[in-house]
Amino acid sequence: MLDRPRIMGILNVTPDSFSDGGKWLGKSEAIQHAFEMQEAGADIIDVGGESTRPGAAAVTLQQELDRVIPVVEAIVPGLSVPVSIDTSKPEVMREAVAAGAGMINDVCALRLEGAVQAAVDLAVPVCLMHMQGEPRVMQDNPLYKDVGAEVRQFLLERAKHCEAAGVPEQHIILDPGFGFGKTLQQNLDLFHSLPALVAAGYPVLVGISRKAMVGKLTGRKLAERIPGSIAAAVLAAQAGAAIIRVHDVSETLDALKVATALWTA
Ligand code: PT1
Repeated sequence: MLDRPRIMGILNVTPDSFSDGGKWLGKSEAIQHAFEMQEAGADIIDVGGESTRPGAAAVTLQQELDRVIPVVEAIVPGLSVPVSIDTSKPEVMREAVAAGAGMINDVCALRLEGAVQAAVDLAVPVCLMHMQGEPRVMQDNPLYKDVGAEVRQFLLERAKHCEAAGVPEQHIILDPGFGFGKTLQQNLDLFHSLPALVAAGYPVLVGISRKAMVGKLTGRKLAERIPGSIAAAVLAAQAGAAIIRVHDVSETLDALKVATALWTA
């Protein structure tokens, strides 16, 4: 049977998180949710302290550190799966890895000053994501001529830049960044271009769980977007995604188990 993608479970430690509505705000709830996601079959736990949903404001370094570091410290010793740190700030990368995180997930693709060097020094796998603009304004009229080709070119350029600086090729994961400065039609075009990105040879991470594109296609509010999100996860897996980033670990895992069994001869 073809290998199914790994599941990255989302652990938001933000008061304004777009889909949990602050549900995992508290430290003890966040810790409990990490273990629940591992129990449900998550292969990676992605801890984030800065909301990057459309319209979200940036947080300060100290705010972000205060949110995520205690949670990373609290969950790493008891978890058997790796923790990834969802941040763009090199200082957060360094402190989170010192606290036991084993991966960096950066929606800015290591473009902040000092971030590439942090990834080189920390020597952990790193996910480079494409975003046009910044969260606060990224949905204001995003423009592309060929979204799939432009995103692929950006990601491959970032990968080469990071490799030249000393990030090993085997540590690089690429993510087209669904919902980050893309209209619904651009997200759909980007999804259709996934096989071409996968063909570039790097593992590809896909995050569509509960996003506005699912809401626009179904008319559903956040909590009602699970079936739509699962359809996206299954098709991303079929397109060759290596990692799927999701809120609903158990539901997505069941769908991926059945789907991979059915499409494999
Ligand atoms: C993602 C991702 C992420 N998404 C990676 N990290 C978010 N590697 C945070 C919407 O359209 O896809 N890949 N970290 C969450 N960001 C968003 C963006 C949430 C868009 C919601 C939307 O609703």
